[in-house]
Amino acid sequence: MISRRGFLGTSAAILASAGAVSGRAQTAGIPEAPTTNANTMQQPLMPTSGPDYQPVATLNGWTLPWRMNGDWKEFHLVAEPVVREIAPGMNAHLWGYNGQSPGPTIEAVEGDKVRIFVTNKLPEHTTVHWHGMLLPNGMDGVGGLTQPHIKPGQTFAYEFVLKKSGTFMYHPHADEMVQMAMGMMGFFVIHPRDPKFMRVDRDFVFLLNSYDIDPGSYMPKVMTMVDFNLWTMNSRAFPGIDHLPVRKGDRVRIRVGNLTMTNHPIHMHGYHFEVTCTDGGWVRPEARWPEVTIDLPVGAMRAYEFVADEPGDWALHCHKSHHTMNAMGHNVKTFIGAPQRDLVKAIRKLTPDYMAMGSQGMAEMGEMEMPMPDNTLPMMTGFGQFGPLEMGGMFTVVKVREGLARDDYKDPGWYKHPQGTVAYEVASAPAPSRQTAPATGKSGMELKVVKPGVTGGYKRQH
Ligand SMILES: [Cu+2]
Repeated sequence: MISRRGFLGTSAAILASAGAVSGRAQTAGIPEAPTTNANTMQQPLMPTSGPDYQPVATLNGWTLPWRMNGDWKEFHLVAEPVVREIAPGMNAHLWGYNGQSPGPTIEAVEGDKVRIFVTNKLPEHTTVHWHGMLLPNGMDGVGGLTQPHIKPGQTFAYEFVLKKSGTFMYHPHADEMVQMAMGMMGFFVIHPRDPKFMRVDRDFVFLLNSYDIDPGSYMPKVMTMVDFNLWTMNSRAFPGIDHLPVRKGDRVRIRVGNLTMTNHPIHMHGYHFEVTCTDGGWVRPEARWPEVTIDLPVGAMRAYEFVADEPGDWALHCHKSHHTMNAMGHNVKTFIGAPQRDLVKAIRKLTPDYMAMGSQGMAEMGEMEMPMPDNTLPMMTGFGQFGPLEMGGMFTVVKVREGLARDDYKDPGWYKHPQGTVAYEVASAPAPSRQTAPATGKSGMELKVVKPGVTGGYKRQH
């Protein structure tokens, strides 16, 4: 549950237990910091004053409540250690903000004056950098360069005017390698002052992040540079990532930020979409082009839009296939085509529990119940209405449905396909053997495919 004491009322002077406050805000008091450990998408936070806007839905997350103090919109972030469930069956000990990693999404309106209190409850100093935002240099949050670090126990205030609408991020600019590897990051959405400009019906946000957590352990290895083993959206891995419920006919925006150490080609099935915003601002209509995959560079945000006119369960995932896998087994040798029976017998004399994997591919892993260390996710997992999905990591589903209510973000369940619209098995016929002759036709060499890949169905000849 989100605690909103001090935010729903009009009281403007609720003192938190935080230590000294620097700067001009001292006399006004620090607003209480709402916190939550809920790990499912919270209902978007509708604007209650000021210009109207369509609030965003944060996958497996929430929007930070604020209070008005005079004409300042005040927020309170608390940097602190958190426990995040990566997916059912695995918790990670991370650092984040207000009870979660990533931190809550901050939403405000172009032209707003914002004051953001940041309290440091970490064991080391930190700062907050407002990635992509146009602001006075001294509010940019680069520890040592534009401000002194926020020491443990201290609270700092950041104050600036939101000059331009768009999608931005926040993260520390202090011991960055460690603090971002531990999960410290969040989204900052600035809605246009004109409620009609770039209006959509549904607006989803999530950050791409990655962790290196050994099977059976809880803490990310912060020195890892490239070889991460958990690829996550908002610090959640499939099948723990919220699905995106969409009403048929909605204009939908999906905003994705990348704060990992590598690029991610984000691919969505079923639609042709256009990038309408980067962290540098809105893309003019004449500068857009259609896409089905957008590559997200490191330290960048891309927002894309489409009109949801085709119902279904449409996959949305990173197209690097190892990024739709969880930890475990990336160092398994390739055994496709290698008969392992004799080998297994020999190894089992030494190691009775030894299992052979992968003579026919790895799909068997998707259904397998393997003994695993505690607090470990299967490498390939998750079930849909037709069977195992054999996925992990950065994978979720956009669920386009007819007749959802405007503000309904509940999971509508699996898509009920109209009759005759699902790929189907064709009655078996004997497999013709494939004959291939060299182009010259001189050699009589004949290749027979003894065991085609598909069994029991129609066998395609190449
Ligand atoms: Cu990826």
